[in-house]
This record gives sequence, structure tokens and C-alpha cells, in this order.
Amino acid sequence: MKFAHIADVHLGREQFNQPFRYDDYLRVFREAVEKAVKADVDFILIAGDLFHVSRPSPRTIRDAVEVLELPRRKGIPVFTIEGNHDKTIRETSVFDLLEHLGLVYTIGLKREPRRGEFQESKKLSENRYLVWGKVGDLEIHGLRHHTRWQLIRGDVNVLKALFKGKRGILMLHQAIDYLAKDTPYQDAFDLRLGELPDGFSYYALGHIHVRRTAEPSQTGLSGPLVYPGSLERTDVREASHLILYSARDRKPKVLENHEAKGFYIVEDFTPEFVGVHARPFYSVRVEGSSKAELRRKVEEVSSLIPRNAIAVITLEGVVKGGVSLAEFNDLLKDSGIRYYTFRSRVVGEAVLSKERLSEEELFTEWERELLLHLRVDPKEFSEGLSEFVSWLVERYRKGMPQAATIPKGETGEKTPKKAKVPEKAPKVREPEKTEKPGKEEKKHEKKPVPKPKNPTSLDAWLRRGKP
Ligand SMILES: [Mn+2]
Repeated sequence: MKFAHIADVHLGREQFNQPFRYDDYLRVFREAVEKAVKADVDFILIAGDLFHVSRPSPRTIRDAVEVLELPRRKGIPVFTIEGNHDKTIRETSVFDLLEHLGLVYTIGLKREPRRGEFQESKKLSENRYLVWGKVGDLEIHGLRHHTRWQLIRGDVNVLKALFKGKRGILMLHQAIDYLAKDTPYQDAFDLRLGELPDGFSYYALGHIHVRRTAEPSQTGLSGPLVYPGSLERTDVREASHLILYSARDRKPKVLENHEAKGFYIVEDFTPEFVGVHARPFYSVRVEGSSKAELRRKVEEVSSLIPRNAIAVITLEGVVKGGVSLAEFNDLLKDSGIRYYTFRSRVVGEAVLSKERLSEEELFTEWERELLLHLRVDPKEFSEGLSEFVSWLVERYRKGMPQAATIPKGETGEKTPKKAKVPEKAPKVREPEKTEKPGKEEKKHEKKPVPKPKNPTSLDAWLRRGKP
């Protein structure tokens, strides 16, 4: 008996909002399925997060169908569970569609019974069936992703109750503490090792995006625990290469992360890793004590990054006045690197030092404006706020991604109307106060719309599109 164990495909994901990443995620999925078919496996497991979202686009569905047709044509069944990314509370989901087309068999709890060449079910209660896969005598059990509180309810361990006495394979999309060390799930695991039902010959897991395995001799369980990890590099922590250029180094250090991406082909419940060609992903960390030093180092490092790679460049160090990422973006625009982005962990020394710096040196124009408005007298706040909002809308209307622009109706007409309302309020108050806001208002009107000469991370955050 030979099978393939794939997980965390995240089909449809356009990482960094880059359309070429869609193709990358699709390419490695096709590569994995092709390699599994070529290895003549008896079946394929996809342990959750086949899709990046629960309602994939028609294009993503079409691409999934095209790839899943490869094993179907060879009569190789594909068993799957829904992960946290692609599960849905809807009764009809993309998985129903794929099942209807005979491309996958989803296993777990269902409202309807299943019976067929590759599926079996047992009635648990009214409208509740446990469905599992079967290939010959082997049973493939599993459950879609659940939160910890759904699985462990006080003294009741739902998994142990559901799979008591079951044998074969258990497929789950959960983070198990024993293998979650140094992952985002280290402190947010779903299950403790001891909470897994014993008795299975193989635990086909998904959810943790790095490759992790544990032998029965380590865990005391009846079979190995296996996370193949995601097929593509989904996070900077999964980078293929690390370039370090610290303040002390005279040259940058390139370290290769030998953690290849791929999946497992399992024979007699012994997993054998099979790599796929995920795109090279460089995590670059450059440290400097001035903008000039950082710029020089970034330029030097860029020649070490292959053109087809993705690079996440983190600027570090203590730099007087901080740095603006926009200044660095231009630096590599002719480098030919497929995609790069800068992150800053630079600490602006000025903030900490005793040196007296003016507001102008510390904040961009609009940040000063924001601070000014935040300091406004609460009684005048509504007026100040609407004025500030119109100013902000004006300031950001250009350069903003379409999804984030404010509809005309709201900026064109409503804002002035709203602004008029509080105008009456100061008149009711003592005559003293009507003078001051009047003068301030004139000052604001004279000001041209400021352009950010030196956008900061706050600025970048406000300008960002939808993730
Ligand atoms: Mn995932």
C-alpha cells in the first residue's frame, strides 16, 4: 500500500498581492500531484487548506479541477478534509462540487450517509454521520479543522470519542503542541500530544506549514505523526535562504535553509519526502547605523539575490530620525528581482536621545496634522474631526488602491454638510471661543494639501491596500 500525503496547498493565494504567486502555488500543486501519480500511489491525501479561501474564484476552481483530473483518470482516489482556510458552515461548498465531479472524497462528519467503492459511513445520530475513506481493507478517518474548544470540551475529548477503536489512517488539520515548537502555533496549539486518539498506523496532518515528523518511539503513539508542510513558501520564516549583514560583518553571510518544500510518499506507513520546486525566497536582514550605510548594504546584498527570487528585506539598527521605506524601494527597482519588499525594524535614535529635535524632523507633515487634531479641544472635536477627515480624504484620494477609495457621494456632498452642523455650536458658546477657532480655520484653509516628503511606517500603514 502506497499513498501520497500533501497538505496546505493554499490554491488561489496571490501572496504579496502578486499575480505570479497564484501561478507559483498552482505550479507546485500540479508538480506534487503529477509526482504522486507517476509514483503509482494507491491514493492521495490532502490534509486541509487545499484552497486559500472557502469560496475560491472560478479560475481557482477550474485549475483545481484540471489538476485533480490527473489522478482521477488513473483511478487514484483523493481523500481530503477542510482546513481552517477553506472550511465553511455552508452545506454546499467547493468540496461538494469536487465530490460531485468525482474528483475528491471528503471525510469527517456529514449530514448525509456515504457509501461507495472508496467511502463508508456510520450513523451517529439524526442527520449526523461519520464518513471515512476506504482503499481495500485500509480505513482513512479524519475530521476537518476544529478549534480547540470544539475538540476538547471539559472532560470530553471529541476526537477520542469519535475514533475510539478505529484503525488505519487519521487525517487532521490541527496544530499539535509536540511538533509546533518554533512555529506560529507554539503557544496557540490545538491539541496536546496525549489528546490524540491512539491506534492509527499513520497520522496525516496539516496546518503547520513547515515539515515536521515524530516517530512512535518519540511519542508513544501507534504510528508516525507527519506534517509535510505547505507546498510553497507562505511566510518569511519559511525562506529558502537567509542573508545576514550585521553591523560587525564586513561582508554579507548567505545561509541556505535546507528545509525543502514538498510532500510525502508513504509506503508501509514509512514516509519518504519528495521535494517540489517552490520559488526561491530570500529573507534578508541588513543592519546599519545610518541611511547611507543601509543603502550601501542593500545594494551590495541585492547582487546575491537571484532574479527569479522573492526577497523580504528587513532593515535593522539604530538610525537617527528613523528611515522611510519608500526611499529604499527605488534602490532596487532596476535589480530585476522578481519581487522584493522592505520591512523596517530600525529604531529612530532621535526618539530616545536627549538631543532636541523639532517636530518637523520627527514627523511627516500629515502626522503633525494628525497630532494637532488629536490635541483639539473635545468641545470642538466634531468640527476638527470632520475637517481632518476631509483633509485626509483629499490627501489620500490619489495614490490609494481602488478598493479603499471613498465613494463620491460621501466625500463630495456629505462632508461639507456634516461640517456645517457643528459650525452653529460655537456661536451658542461664549464669545471668547468663537474668535480662536475662526483664526485657526483660516490658517488651515490657506495651507496647500501637504505632500509627504518623508513617509514613515505610519504613513505606509495608512496607504496600504487590503491584505
Ligand atoms: Mn494552512
